[in-house]
Amino acid sequence: MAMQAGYVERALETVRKRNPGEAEFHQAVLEVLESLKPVFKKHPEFEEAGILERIVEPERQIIFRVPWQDDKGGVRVNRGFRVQFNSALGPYKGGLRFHPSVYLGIIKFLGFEQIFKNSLTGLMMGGGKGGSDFDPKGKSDSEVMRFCQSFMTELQRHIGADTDVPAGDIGVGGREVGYMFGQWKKLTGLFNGILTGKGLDFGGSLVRTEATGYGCVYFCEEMLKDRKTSFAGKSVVISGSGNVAIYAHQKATQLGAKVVAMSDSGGFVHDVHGINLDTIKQIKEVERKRIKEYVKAHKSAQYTEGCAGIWNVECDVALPSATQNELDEDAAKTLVKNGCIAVAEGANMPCTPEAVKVFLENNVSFGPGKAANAGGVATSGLEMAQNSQRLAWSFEEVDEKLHRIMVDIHHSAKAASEEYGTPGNLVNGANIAGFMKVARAMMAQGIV
Ligand code: NDP
Ligand code: 2IT
Repeated sequence: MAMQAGYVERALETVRKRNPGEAEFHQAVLEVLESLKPVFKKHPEFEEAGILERIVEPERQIIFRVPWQDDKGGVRVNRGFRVQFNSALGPYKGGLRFHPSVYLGIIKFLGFEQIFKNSLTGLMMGGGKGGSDFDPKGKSDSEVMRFCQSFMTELQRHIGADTDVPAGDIGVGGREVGYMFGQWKKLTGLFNGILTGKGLDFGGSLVRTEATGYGCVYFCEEMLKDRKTSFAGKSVVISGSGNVAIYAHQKATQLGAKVVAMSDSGGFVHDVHGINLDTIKQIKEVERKRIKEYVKAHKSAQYTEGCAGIWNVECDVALPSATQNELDEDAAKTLVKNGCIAVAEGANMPCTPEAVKVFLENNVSFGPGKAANAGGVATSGLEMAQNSQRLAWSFEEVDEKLHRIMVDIHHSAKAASEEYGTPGNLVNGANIAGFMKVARAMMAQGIV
C-alpha cells in the first residue's frame, strides 16, 4: 500500500523537477494525481505500465516565433505554442489562447486538463492546447489578421483534421478562427475541419458559440437537481464577460435565474434587478469595450474597480468563467457565508485548491472545470463529426446532444466519486472517470 501511495508522490516530484517554474502546470497535475491515489491501489497494473510517468509528459511541445507587422509598419515578435499532450483517445484537441500572460506553464496546465475533459465527453479526442503571448486588446482588425496569418504559417505544419484540431479559448473567437482558417486554406489548398469554432457559413456548428456557457449551466442544473432544487428564482454571479460568461448568462436566465453580476479584468458590474445581456453583448462582442461602459446604459447598476470583488456579491450560484485562480479561499468563505449553494467552473481552474476545499467542506455543490466546462470541446467534437460527414445539423439537434453529454458527464463523475469512496466529491469523480478511459486506452496501445 505504502509503495503504491508513493507512486503519486514520485511522479509529482519528477513533474516539479522537470518543469521548473511552471506553477499552474504543477497545480493542475497535483489536483488530478491526488484524486487518483485510490485508483492505483485498485489497479497496480497502471503503475507497472508507467501510466503516470507517461501521462504527465506531453507527447510533443512546439514553440515558435510569430513575427508580424503592426499598422505603423513596425515589426513585432510574439511566441507561439502548441502542446500535443496525449493522443490515446483521438487526434489532439483543444483551444488556442491569445493573452499576454501565456507561457509554456499555462499551455501545459490547460493541455493536461484537456486530456481528462475530452475523455469525459465520450467522444474520440486526445488532449492538446496552444496559444501565444499576443495581446489582442487595442489591436486593429488588420493587425489581428496579420498576427493570425503568421501564427498559422507555422502552426499548419503541425495540425490536421485527423492529427490535431485547435479551437478558441481566451482571446480567440470567431474572428481569429476565421483568419486562421483562411490562411490554412491558402497554404495547404485544403478545405477541411482543422479548426473548430468556425463561422456557420464555412463549416462551423450551430451551438458551438453557446456551448461552453450552456454546458456549464446544464451541468450545474444536474447538481441542483441532486439538492432537489433548480435555477428557477436563483440569483447567479458570473465572472468574466467573454464567450463562456455570456452564454452561461443566457441559459441560466432561460431557466428562470437572475444574473446579478458580471466582470472583466478591470472590474465588475452589479445590479440586483439583473444584468441586461443585450447590453453586455453589444459592449463586449460588438464594440470590444470595457464592462464599465455598462453603467452608462443602466443607472441602477454599480461598477466597482477590481475583478476579485465580484465574489462579495450575494448569490445562490456562482459560475466563475474568466480565468485561472480568480477565486481564492477568502472569496470562497465569503460565498459560503452569503448562502451560495453551488459553484460550477465555466473557466479552467478558476478556483484555487484552498477555495475548492472550502466548498467541499461546507456542503457547496462543486462542479470542476474539466467536467462543467466540457460542453465547449464536446460541441467541437460534434463540429468535427459534421465536417467529416459534410453535413450541418440543426440547432435543436446539436443542443440536445450537448445536453445529453453534460448529463452523462455529471452521472459518470458522480458514479466514480461513489465507487472510489468519496461520494459527491465531483473533483475526485471527474478526475477518476476521465483518467480511467485514457489509462485503459494507453494500456491497450502498449508503451508508445
Ligand atoms: P474570452 O476571451 O471570450 O473572455 C475572457 C473573459 O475573462 C473576459 O471577460 C476577460 O476580461 C476575462 N479575463 C481574462 N483574463 C483575465 C484575467 N487574467 N483576470 C481577470 N479576468 C480575465 O474567453 P472565454 O470566455 O472563451 O474563456 C473564459 C474561460 O473559459 C477561460 O478559462 C477558458 O480557458 C475557459 N474555457 C473556454 C472555452 C471556450 O469554448 N471558449 C471552453 C472551456 C473553457 P478582459 O476582456 O478584461 O480580458
Ligand atoms: O478549454 C477548452 O475546453 C476550450 N477552450 C475548448 C477547446 C475546443 O477544442 O473546443
